[in-house]
Amino acid sequence: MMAGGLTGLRGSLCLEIRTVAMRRGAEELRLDCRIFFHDKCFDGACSASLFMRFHRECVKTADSFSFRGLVHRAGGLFDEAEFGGGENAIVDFKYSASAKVTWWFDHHLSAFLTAEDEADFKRGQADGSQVLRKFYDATYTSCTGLIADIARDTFGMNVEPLQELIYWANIVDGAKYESAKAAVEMAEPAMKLTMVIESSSGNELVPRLIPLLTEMSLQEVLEQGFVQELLGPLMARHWAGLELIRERSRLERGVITFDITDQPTEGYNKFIPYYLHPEGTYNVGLSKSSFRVKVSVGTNPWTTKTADELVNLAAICERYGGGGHARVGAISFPPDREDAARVAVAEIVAELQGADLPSAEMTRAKR
Ligand SMILES: [Mn+2]
Repeated sequence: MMAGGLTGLRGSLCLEIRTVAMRRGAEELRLDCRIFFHDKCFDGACSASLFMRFHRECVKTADSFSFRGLVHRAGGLFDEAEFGGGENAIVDFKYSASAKVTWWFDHHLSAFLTAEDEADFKRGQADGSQVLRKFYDATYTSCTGLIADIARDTFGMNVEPLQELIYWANIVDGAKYESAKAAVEMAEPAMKLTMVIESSSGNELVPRLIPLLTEMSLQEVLEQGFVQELLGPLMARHWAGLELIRERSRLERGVITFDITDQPTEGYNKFIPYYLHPEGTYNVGLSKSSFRVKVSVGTNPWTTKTADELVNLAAICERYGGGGHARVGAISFPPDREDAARVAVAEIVAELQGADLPSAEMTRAKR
């Protein structure tokens, strides 16, 4: 019943869009679809690719597609002048109430920047005008998965050929790696592509990758010359980071610690400590970049401990002016305050070691 109703609606919707496009006249018939996506994010790139294929197969009104990455920043996220005269789609990123935005898909908990934006979205859902155009569901692990389900269930798209893409978007966006080995050795093409996408600077690489993601397998995307060129140096940096942390880290009473402040870095794979010390419950790392000294505090994602046996790391980091989530947090110090950062590290390590009682002792203590 429901499906039939939606199918009917879909038919008339497509017809209406085509009539509008026809009326524009030969010269104006070229309709561009601008896809705005979450930049430097594997799920963002996959979402843009899947949306393009969906638009091509089910909406069929665009002659060309272009891609623009969006990043979170203070103040306004959108520049109204960036939206074009044709279709404007936002995927895997916050809502925009601009009348020029014709499609929106998101799954983030914080999808609305303001109460007005949320009210605008709800208005369009309530009066039916945006029901088939704007989609929000925070229960989805990836936006790619959300677009795929809507495209299949509401618009009848065949998403079977895209299962590999959807599977990996869920793994990467949900950080659901099966093991520290999978996360650190990065044998899967999706892992390597994620690293390439996350380390991209400038705005040329991801728009170049997007059309390929739904056209070929992830392995074939990875084999492209322009991807291989970037991958080589990134993998070399990754292996060097692994060796450095191997040399510096140690595990004591459930807590892995390391200090690499003498080797400034703009980042390292955060699963390395658990790969080297699988028995560790927590990890407290001290690193330095051009603009800060960073204390990183994390929980082993593959720990066998239950949620109530684990410490809330956000609460600890907040005490030192940092923050984060229950399982992972960080504190930043100015580059010249390494001393203060070391004091924080020592205190946090002692606290976590005290909290990391073996499960049996924990059970006894609770009785
Ligand atoms: Mn996402």
